Amino acid sequence: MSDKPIAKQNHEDVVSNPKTDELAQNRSDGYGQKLTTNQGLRVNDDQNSLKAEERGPTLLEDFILREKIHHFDHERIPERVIHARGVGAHGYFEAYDNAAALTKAHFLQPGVKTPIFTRFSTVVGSRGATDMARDVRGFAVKFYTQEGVYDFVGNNMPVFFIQDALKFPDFIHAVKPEPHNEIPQAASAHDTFWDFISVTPESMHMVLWAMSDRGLPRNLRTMEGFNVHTYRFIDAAGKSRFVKMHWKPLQGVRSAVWEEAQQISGKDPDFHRRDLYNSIEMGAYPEWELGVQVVEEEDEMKFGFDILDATKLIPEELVPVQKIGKMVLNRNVDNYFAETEQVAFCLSHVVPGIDFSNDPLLQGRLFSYLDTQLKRLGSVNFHEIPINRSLAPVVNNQRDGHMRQTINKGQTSYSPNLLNDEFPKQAKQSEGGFVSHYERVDGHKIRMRSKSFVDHYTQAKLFWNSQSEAEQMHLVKAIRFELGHVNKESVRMRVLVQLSQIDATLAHLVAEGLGLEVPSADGVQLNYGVGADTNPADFTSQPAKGDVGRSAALSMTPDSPANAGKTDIKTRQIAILATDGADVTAIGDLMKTLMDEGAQTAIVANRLGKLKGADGAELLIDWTFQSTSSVLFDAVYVADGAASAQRLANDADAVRFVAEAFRHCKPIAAAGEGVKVLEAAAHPGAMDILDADGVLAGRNGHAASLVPDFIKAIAQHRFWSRELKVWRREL
Ligand code: HDD
Repeated sequence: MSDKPIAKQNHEDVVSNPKTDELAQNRSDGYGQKLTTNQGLRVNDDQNSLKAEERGPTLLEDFILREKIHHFDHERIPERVIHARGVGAHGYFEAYDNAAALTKAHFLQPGVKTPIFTRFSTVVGSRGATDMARDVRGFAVKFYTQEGVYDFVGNNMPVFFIQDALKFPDFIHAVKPEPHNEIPQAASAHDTFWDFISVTPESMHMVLWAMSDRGLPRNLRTMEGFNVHTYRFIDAAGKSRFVKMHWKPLQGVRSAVWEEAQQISGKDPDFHRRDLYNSIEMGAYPEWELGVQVVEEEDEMKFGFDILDATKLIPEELVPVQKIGKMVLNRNVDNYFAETEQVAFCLSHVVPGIDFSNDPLLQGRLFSYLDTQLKRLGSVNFHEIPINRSLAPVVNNQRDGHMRQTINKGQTSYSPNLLNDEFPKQAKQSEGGFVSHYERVDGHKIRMRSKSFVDHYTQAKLFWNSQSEAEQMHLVKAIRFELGHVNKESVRMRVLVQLSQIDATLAHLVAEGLGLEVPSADGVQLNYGVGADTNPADFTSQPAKGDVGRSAALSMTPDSPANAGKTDIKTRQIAILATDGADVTAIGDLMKTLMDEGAQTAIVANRLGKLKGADGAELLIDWTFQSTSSVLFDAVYVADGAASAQRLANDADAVRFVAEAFRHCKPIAAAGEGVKVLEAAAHPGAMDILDADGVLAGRNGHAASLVPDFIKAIAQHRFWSRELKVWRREL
């Protein structure tokens, strides 16, 4: 969370790879050099424009002024129509030894190490929006393989809002700020989004994901990634298997709470990008394993849902995720615009061994990404921009266009040609030539949703059932919040109808918070994605019925598969509250212990400078209660020392710091007299802070085990029981 100086990597030496080395030819650093124009002319005066007399008019002749202003005027390019706000980093992917039997893709063969560039993003907000919006997060990875660029373009949720790409512009128009006043920024729109959702059953599964804690990742390092669609892996013998791809973070999966996220948006809108940047600079490289769920072609129809339907996931209990490699992000960009802004992901960037399925959302995306890069980056030559440049040779007869960099030599730019001995020649499959999977397609030309796509509520119920009580509570509150911002009651009522098709309790809990009754579904016209001449009755989705079971992988509790065994506290940010008179020796010991465990500590006090300990020792203060906030930390420790504790207990900002951390269910520890601050923080409406889970206080005999217990509590991340007690009383 800190923007204080951090130990900088010597990037060139420590974390270079073939792609970052290749980028070196484009890097420029003006250090030690003279200022020039774009033509290399040295500039003598960069402070004053050329004028007739000191107080006279500026001359048109001033080419230095004109060039500089002109370039400035053209600095911006269109931001991405969605996923505009993002952050990227370099790294590598290393394949394990188990995917060769599934795919011939070279980068997935045993031990192959491939440079990658990953960009995370929010979807709805514009480029200057906040990181902590409740939103889906983009998770896009560019692999610079020796067979060409492969782009994984996924999200942090495994399903999507719609089934057919033709609906995408409608959906995005509904979710983006409303067109008449461009409100709200950095969040899904209220009336328009929920109006769309209220009649679109196919969206309901993804709506629950988006409203769940998955929509509020605590940081980008602790979220999963999903390719969403079913793809194909093609093995060396040409056999095709269906696959769903997943990124599993080795850091575990963690979320923030809504109030905390809203506060972070004000305190530090760059919270996620700062965290990623700092982690990499400090050498705490985030890692994800790539996993695949494999479905043999003959099993395509064996599930109760269609694997070509992007609103469905394959429960991990049905098809386990096999880990086939690991990604490590170990190098920040040198320049945000050149790398993160100009990186261009396209679903059509594939390599031999990976192919598409007939998922109609995927098929439409195949068109959209190339098209959008042409608009955004302005030229068919966007592949020549350094960050997009393939490490594999690019040789073809495509020529010219805006900003062409390649100097194609020779007379021929066509095929067949004999003047250049037919070069460049087509590649055989054995030479790496890409051949689309030989799939038999047979049928009528038709605009129609597949009937195998019509069950819209069963997996939504599976998701709801799979959430812990605390996660369900958050989900309900999130929908209450969003619908509470919807002006039209008719929209709220229709959403309640939709929720009632998923689960009666869910609908009831949301309705209760809105002061409404769940209406009957009778007579509510829902949109089942049919054309004007198709009978909607043939496509009606039935409400989810009976026991649809649970899938542990869909939850983020400490014992869920994504978090099991993740008991370390690496990179967690711990605030130590102390001021003059604190037990500086104990603080020093604590800091050392926490840092040895990989956590980061910061002293937060009522002023900057050095605090004087009870024994006269001094300690540098990192932040004050004005310059930071509890929401930017993962845990809080209040130091011992009578004078310090008394001073903090009397300071409303310090007390609020603790109370807020408590509200957000974070671990809190207080040594000795520090308990006074906790006592001051206990506020009406909540339970006694000293009795709550995850609150450790040294005065009552815990002293010996305080620090080990605190470390365990930090590893647990949050103590939802505090909220649940209040929630249950509410019912
Ligand atoms: Fe998309 C960007 C992910 C559906 C059209 N999308 C974009 C990015 C991600 C995704 C991660 C940002 C890439 C980056 O960092 O530059 N999109 C998804 C996922 C989808 C999905 C996981 C559903 C499974 N998208 C989708 C559809 C369409 C698009 C159905 C259009 C038919 N997406 C785009 C786009 C964007 C984009 C307009 C905007 C900026 C860009 O491509 O480069 O083409």
